[in-house]
Amino acid sequence: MRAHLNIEQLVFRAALSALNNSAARGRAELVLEGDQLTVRITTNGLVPGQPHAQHIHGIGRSECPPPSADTDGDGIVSTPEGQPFYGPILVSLTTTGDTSPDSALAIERFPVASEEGLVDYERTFTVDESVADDLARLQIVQHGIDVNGNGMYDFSAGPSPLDPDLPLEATAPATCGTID
Ligand SMILES: [Cu+2]
Repeated sequence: MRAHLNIEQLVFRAALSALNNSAARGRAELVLEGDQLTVRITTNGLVPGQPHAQHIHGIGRSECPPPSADTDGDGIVSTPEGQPFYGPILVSLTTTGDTSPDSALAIERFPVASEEGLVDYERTFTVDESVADDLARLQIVQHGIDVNGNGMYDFSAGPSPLDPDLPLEATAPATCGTID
């Protein structure tokens, strides 16, 4: 338990690397003051004009998944295939409203990449003490890839294992980075 009598400011960072050959890369800065967490993320190379679900995941092995995490051999590390590495969703990095795991696939409340494929995100919200205490062991994961390069999410790579009404492209990880 961390005492919050004098509220200290703790700064964390994560370098977000491409998963699934997404060509996306970014950086995140997280500032924790008591139970208030400010998350800033700048990522380039995401699918332009499409929403990108993004979460704080933890705790699996506390690392980003390697290509060998693709256990079904379809060439894509899906979100569940990555889970042994980065764990389940702890925080949904939405733009408005709820930030709990309940909003994991609230596609209408996640940032939409610009026409240049840029996501520039900033939000301050309340975090659980367990998340605050473990921050430096958690992963940030951004989702949404374009396997067939047609500029949008479609069912060319099949349905999402998380929700068959969504394409796999919409939920597969695009970037991952460990917070430190
Ligand atoms: Cu996620």
